[in-house]
Amino acid sequence: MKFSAADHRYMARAIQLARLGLYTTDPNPRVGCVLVRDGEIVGEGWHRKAGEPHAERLAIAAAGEKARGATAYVTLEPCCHHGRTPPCTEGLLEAGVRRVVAAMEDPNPLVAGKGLAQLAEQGVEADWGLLQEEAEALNPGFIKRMQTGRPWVRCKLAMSLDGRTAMASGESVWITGEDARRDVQRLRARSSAVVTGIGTVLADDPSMNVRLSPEDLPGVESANYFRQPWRVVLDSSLRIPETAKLLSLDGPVCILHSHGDKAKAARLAQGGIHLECMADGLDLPLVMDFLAGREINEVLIEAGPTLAGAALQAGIIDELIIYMAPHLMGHQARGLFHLPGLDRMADRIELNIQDIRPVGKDYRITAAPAGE
Ligand code: AOF
Ligand code: ZN
Repeated sequence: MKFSAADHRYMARAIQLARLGLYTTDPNPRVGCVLVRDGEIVGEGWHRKAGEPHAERLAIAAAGEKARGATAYVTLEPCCHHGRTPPCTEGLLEAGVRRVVAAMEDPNPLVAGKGLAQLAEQGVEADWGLLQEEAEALNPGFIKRMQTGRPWVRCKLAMSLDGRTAMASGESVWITGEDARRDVQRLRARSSAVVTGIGTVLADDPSMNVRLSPEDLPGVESANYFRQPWRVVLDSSLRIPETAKLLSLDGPVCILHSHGDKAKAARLAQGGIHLECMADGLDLPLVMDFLAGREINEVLIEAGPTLAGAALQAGIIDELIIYMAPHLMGHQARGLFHLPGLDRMADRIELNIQDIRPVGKDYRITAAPAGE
């Protein structure tokens, strides 16, 4: 066995630390580091924000001279490139760290195994693969973007126990209770972008912002670290009312369109809205490519049945997050997805349910399209 029980314990602590970056490290990964010497934790660190020091550098600074001869437990392979900050490999070598255990390799092609190789060349005992699954779960978006050029996409929906989302009239607000709505706020807060369709904007005039304060978000130490996710509207013909609520709130907004009133586009752009014209139409995979190109790691789609159905059929969804409220809305109410072309049992879309748990009086179901 390459790793001892103590190794597991310290890496578990590093993962706990990394998790504190859940809401702030974007577009960087969440990373934690623990330095241990003679069975004692001598330094800890976690990456807070792009441009600020990496987890290893903070742990080394906390340990001071005690870093000499220590083992570093890091949830991601130490970087060996000059990005916004200098390479962690150099920092670890200068500090005299003797052994480095990484939970996983860094999928960033600038690193990708080279960080650990460099350390090993310099005589540091370097291993990886401890609690790898847990470490990967910290950064689904960063890993997917680095490996495929696409963001990690969640689609959030709320429904009644009979699978309905809105009354036939369109009336739909507050299907779920307060706890579920807070849970959605946290989902938004960890996302790099929240995406919706123009149909939802016209029908509901949603805010799509995070309304939690820093104190409600673990690891967000001050308002300085708080950031709103991008609000992205898919609006082919630029029908968005200039008075739409989501345009006036704090935080970056992007409207993706393919045609529409040029004067209106100019006015919106002048108001600080980012407009992106995709002349060939808003093909969903291309939209996701575009977002990944803007360093968007995790996308949350919050939309009506048309966009949700189209996203599912386009194969861009990694996770469905469905809140189920304990009431019935009846057969005239609207369903979750528009899925044209499903005629036979053989056409069904298979899902794997990965998690189901109560959230207040509702349930939250996490499912992934099967065969991904
Ligand atoms: C680490 N420790 O805590 C993090 C790492 O622009 P920079 O300098 O912040 O570099 C960003 C890249 O560094 C990022 O894409 C990823 O490959 C790695 N992140 N590496 O050793 C850390 N956050
Ligand atoms: Zn680094």
